[in-house]
Amino acid sequence: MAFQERVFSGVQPSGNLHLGNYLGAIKRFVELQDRYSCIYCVVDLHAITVWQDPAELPRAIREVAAAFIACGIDPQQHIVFNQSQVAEHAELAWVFNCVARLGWLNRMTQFKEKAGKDRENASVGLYAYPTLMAADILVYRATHVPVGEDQKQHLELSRDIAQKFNNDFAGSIRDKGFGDAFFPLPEPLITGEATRVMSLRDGTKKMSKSDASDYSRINLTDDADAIAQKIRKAKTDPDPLPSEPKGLEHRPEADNLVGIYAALADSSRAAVLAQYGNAQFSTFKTALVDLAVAKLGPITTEMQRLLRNPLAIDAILADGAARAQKLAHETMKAVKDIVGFVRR
Ligand code: AQP
Repeated sequence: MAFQERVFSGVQPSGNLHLGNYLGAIKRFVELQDRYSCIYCVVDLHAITVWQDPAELPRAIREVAAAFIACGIDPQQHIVFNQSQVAEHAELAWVFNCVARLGWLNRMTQFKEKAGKDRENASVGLYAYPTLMAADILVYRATHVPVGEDQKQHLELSRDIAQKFNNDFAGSIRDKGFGDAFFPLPEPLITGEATRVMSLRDGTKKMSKSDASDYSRINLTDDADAIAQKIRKAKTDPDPLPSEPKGLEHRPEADNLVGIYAALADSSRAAVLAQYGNAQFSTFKTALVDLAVAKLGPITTEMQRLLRNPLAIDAILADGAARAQKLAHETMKAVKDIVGFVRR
């Protein structure tokens, strides 16, 4: 069955929105607007899978919304909202909790990494995170999901859940007139030169919001001085840059900085190395600082401007939530019929 093409993706309002979120996700979101009808969500229900201070959370939600808009997402043409305003996400997630298998969730590496050694003390929500993510996507029957490399496994699980739902309820889906399959199998869109931006302190670790060191990441709220200082202090190795991408193998920090440059310049590692091959890191870092400040500066300024008017951001989120809910409600009505619930 052919599904109407639709993009869905989300970002958690868990503070410290960074360059990895921008290059791996938000920049892609912007590029997809011309080709698809898009839904971009501030996934606050996901954020509370680890503790969030209630006094800080509203600002973090507005900050992600401001980042979406400052980066160029059009909330009128597309949909921008925060997840907790559309209850259908949680409702479908429950159905998916009953479709997904424990064995599937036990294989999720992100849970293992985030729960760490203190697994007994992790929230049930952190464990069930991938079923909520499947619901986020499938409640809109979205077909394409732009994400960073780290979310690939969760996307595969979303596909497994969609497939199992379609199989388990095949008879009912046909009887209710939905054809052979009710949910599409969503495709991950993991593209570009920076699908996995690494920490500036350790090229083998992902750049992440929760890293204790602020020097590990460039935050979207950093000013030019902070960006310059962080890039200058970024870990490197003693050799000059290679002149071809193959020379970046086994040099994770060099690979990361070249990848960041390429992604910010909408270029490729090969083109960057054609220009900077054999250069010392000091020269390359100066060029990277200039590029990063030129690209991120206007975003930071626009985010600050938007955040000065929180009521305007809330109005955008409320409007987006109302439009999202119309779509989600239709899906949930159908899911209830398919599953066999009696409804009003
Ligand atoms: N380092 C990264 N490189 C490329 N893409 C990344 N993303 C996250 N980190 C990188 C992508 O950003 C989108 C939103 O991510 P998220 O905020 O929902 O969750 P996350 O992946 O858990 O982000 P963090 O920064 O790593 O947070 P913590 O520290 O809380 O775990 C996703 O598409 C993600 O792939």
